[in-house]
Amino acid sequence: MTSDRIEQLAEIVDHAAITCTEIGMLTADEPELTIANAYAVQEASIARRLERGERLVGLKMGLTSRAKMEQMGVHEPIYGRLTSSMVLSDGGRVKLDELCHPRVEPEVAFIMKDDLRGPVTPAQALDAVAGVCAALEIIDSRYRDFKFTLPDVIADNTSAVLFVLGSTLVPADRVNLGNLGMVMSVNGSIVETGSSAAIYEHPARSLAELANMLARRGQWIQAGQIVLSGGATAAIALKSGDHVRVDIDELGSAEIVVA
Ligand code: OOG
Ligand code: MG
Repeated sequence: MTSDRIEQLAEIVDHAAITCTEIGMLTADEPELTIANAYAVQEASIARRLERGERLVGLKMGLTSRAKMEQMGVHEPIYGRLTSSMVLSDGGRVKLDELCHPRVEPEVAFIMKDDLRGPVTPAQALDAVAGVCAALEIIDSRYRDFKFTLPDVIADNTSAVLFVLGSTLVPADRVNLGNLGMVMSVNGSIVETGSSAAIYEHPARSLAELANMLARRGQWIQAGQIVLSGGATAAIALKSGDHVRVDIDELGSAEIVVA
């Protein structure tokens, strides 16, 4: 695929994101959108955000749990980028009229102490972590009806739109990271329950897989970056007035309010 075509596709997903308009799947008209080309489109769309003054703050893994894979009908892990415009403060307000069809999912987040370059094992990945915290991710696919194939969702920066981190950062070796129970509630009622074990069998394995996938493109995770390890449960559609909260064993909580 030519670099002009990659830029054209990046413009389509970026424009849809800025204007909150749904688009058809890119793969419907572009048979050459391989996984590698889709990551190139994602990189070009993020470059547009950086040109507008956003900063890169981290990365996210997606489709790392069976619940998410089954909900979306895509069965391979993917990664995307997090920028400064996607950061909400704990308890922050999500404006529904600036989004298309947002959903929320509970996540475990890492804050990196050191650079992490693949290939690495999960144990090596954890050595580069400063701490772990509870998180909520809001995803808002730019594709009609939230339906996509693997290359489509990669090109669309894995539906990233907003995220919030809980206010307590815990050293990774102080918690039973491989099996932390979690509860997501909306307006005080429990809507999803799960365990960090659902995140690619262990959140550290998800982090290592991210470093290993990036290494195939000559890239790495940088010290200070945030990494979302992937939704542990299916995602839930957001409605006006929702107060969404995740509570994770030993990590604490993170919450948002939908306006
Ligand atoms: C793709 C993004 C998936 C996760 O945590 O699994 C994701 C989507 O479901 O739209 O962020
Ligand atoms: Mg997610």
